[in-house]
Amino acid sequence: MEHWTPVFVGLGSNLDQPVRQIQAAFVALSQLEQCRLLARSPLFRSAPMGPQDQPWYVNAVAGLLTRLDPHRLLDELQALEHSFGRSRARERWGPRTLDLDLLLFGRQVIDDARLVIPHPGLTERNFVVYPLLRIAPDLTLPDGRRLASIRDQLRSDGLEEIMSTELSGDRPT
Ligand code: ROI
Repeated sequence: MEHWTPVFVGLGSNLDQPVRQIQAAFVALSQLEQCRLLARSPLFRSAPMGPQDQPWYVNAVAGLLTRLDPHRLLDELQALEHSFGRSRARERWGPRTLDLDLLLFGRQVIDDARLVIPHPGLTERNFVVYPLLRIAPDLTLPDGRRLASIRDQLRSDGLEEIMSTELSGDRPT
């Protein structure tokens, strides 16, 4: 079947050179089976949500087309997280080498034991909404709300754009 679904994935890291982790994660996402990476947002530095005694995060969002179903894609994303050497058992709200959150899967609404889509934190997290808008400025959520109006209700405290992905690879001397 030739059906491709547009999906968005949130990336976050606050350990072991987070900028490099996010850049490597974009490469890994571009190599996923049955997926095409279409867009990479700029990278943002963001203050930790949750416990403050952890480093700042680097966050970004990727836009892909996929032929996988939502749970298969989730399997792939979780396998990638593990391959990025998330060493210690993951504490809730604790620091992490790489976090990949499936934010949106087409216009589907999913709520089961493994997966809630749209991602429940999406509309409250400036470090998701701002990067997502950079690659999908006209995005509307499955309930019809425009992401741009959600951004207007959100403070941008603790969030700064650090790098445009066009320039984030090798640069000539
Ligand atoms: N805080 C920020 N700023 N960025 C994240 O990606 C992030 N991820 C998390 C928690 C611990 C909730 N805090 C975060 O999982």
